[in-house]
Amino acid sequence: MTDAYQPRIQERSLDRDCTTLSRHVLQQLQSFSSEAQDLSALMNRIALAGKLISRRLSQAGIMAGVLGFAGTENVQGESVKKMDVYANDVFISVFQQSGLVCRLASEEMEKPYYIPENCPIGRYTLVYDPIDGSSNIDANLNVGSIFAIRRQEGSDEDGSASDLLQSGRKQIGAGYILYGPSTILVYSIGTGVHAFTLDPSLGEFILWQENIRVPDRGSVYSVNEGNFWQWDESIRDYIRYVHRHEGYTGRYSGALVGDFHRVLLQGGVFLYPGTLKKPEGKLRLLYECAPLAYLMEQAGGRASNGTQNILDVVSGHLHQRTPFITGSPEDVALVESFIQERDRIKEDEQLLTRS
Ligand code: AHM
Ligand code: MG
Repeated sequence: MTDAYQPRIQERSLDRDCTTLSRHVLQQLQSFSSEAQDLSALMNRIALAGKLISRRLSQAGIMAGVLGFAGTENVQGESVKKMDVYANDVFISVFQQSGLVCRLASEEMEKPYYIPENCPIGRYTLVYDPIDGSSNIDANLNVGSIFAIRRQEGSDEDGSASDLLQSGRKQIGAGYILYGPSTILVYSIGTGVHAFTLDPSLGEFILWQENIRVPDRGSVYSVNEGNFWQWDESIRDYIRYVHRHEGYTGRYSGALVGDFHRVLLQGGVFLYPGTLKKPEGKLRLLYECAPLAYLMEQAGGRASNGTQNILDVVSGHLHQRTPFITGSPEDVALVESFIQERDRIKEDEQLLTRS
């Protein structure tokens, strides 16, 4: 290596090291307007939450009160883990006295949480799943946090948060934090999808990949096949198809964020369809599926409930569930084609019985 090369390499790596999340948000918006400053500050607070959660997860085996159940159930009747409670509180704490967010709505809270001192100026709402895939924690496997930012519309004086019951097109930003071998934050504010890696020595998220594009198709199909017996025939048709064709590989970690991240980078499809026990599936629209659908669309992919784009689905209530199919455009279309085919057969059968 010649001496002439040295400074240029240093400059490049310095430039990369200095591309922190807050700087990146401002660059994306190409503005120092108050909204741009707000979004940059918001992302900074979300990153702080990610760092706090990441730190606690990394000490799970040695610190008391991290692993195991909290001994309570959430509004959806699911057992709450200690980390669910901690992470939910972290997101609230980082927004106290921030002047940024008036309301937070999460999987762990029946109703939105208000921070009244922020409300006169903080016209945003954060919707989030503090720990997604929390059943993975006790096995020291990957988990994630999912979030989206929405503008608060109307005064919401009655606290009903009915303005949150609008489609995913109302999101002005979304992302997730993946706590894996390294901690990665992926976000979009409508200008592509960008990923940052937490550098523990700096305590900063440093730019890793910009403008991520999902491949048009991929080999991965990611689904809990243990539910085969309780799926609709159309989903079984699709799974039979991938079993009988070369070029597919099954990958399922039990944590949506990890499975989604793999599909985002490598292509393929993630699906959690409706089941006999849960006809709407397991995943929640507002703070799991809509944020990830926003990212997937920004990356050139698709997200569907089988018949409709997830971003067009309007929530009936805060914790509404939805079937979820997302990933490479060609792979999502393939799953949908099996659903359409079965719908056609059902229609024909109905016509026959009527005639
Ligand atoms: P959670 O938010 O309560 O952890 O539930 C969501 C998780 C997803 O991360 C994952 O895709 C799914 O539930 C796994 O469910 P299952 O065990 O039914 O496959
Ligand atoms: Mg979840």
